[in-house]
Amino acid sequence: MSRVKALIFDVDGTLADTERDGHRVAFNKAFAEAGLDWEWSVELYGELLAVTGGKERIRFYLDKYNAEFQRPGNFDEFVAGLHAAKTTFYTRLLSDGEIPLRPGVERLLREAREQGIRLAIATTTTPENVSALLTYTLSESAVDWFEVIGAGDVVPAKKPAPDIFHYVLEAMNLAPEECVAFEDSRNGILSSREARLATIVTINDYTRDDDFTDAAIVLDQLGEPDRPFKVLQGDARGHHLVDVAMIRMLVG
Ligand code: XBP
Ligand code: MG
Repeated sequence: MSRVKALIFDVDGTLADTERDGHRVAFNKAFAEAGLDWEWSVELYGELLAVTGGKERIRFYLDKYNAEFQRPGNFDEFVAGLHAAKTTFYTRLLSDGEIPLRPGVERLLREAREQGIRLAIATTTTPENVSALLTYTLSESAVDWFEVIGAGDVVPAKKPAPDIFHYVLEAMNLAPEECVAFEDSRNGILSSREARLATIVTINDYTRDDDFTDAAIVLDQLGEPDRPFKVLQGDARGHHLVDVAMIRMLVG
């Protein structure tokens, strides 16, 4: 019997390409609404992605790129307020149908469910963002496809720390050997590998040059029957799309 019992998905960059045209745009709207002249360009945002978590990213931006900004006395509240506004703008973008799932994601989720493989999410993003993405790209009930949604501040240390994967594994009562993680970034794979999870990587424009030394395989995307993946690292042994059979081939 196969030892793969569950698939654990990252969200941003993995389920959907959310960063450049989603989160980034929502941050900029929140800054403008607050009367700030901060504008995160596509290029700058790539550098800010070094830090996961939206509130953490705002602080990182001020520390590294805007140190002259006069911080208000209630700085924690100020950051939290900006971030809450950003979440509102972001979920609105999702509800407008601006951001689709990446190729192969829905296909794989449906196949895994049919085969009784359990599903979970491990992400640094805010829980509301996960529900909105699943609701508007799949259906209202798609949130329930996932047994555990580990998201945001539920653990204090975000990726690259392994805590969010530990949280999910514990909630599912599974060992890392029984699960496979899906990630798109260096911070993601550092987190999943530290939690001892075999990890399948699908890159995106922001992460194509990241170091994925420890991945089970690195692909451009999960693949569809009419759109095979490209292998960037590792051996797909004749497979053209990531399905349950390929996952078992890779990790047992
Ligand atoms: C993505 C992140 C998040 C999002 C923004 O990480 O780092 O911070 O960019 O979301 P992952 P919030 O790929 O692990 O999901 O603003 O809600 O933090
Ligand atoms: Mg990611």
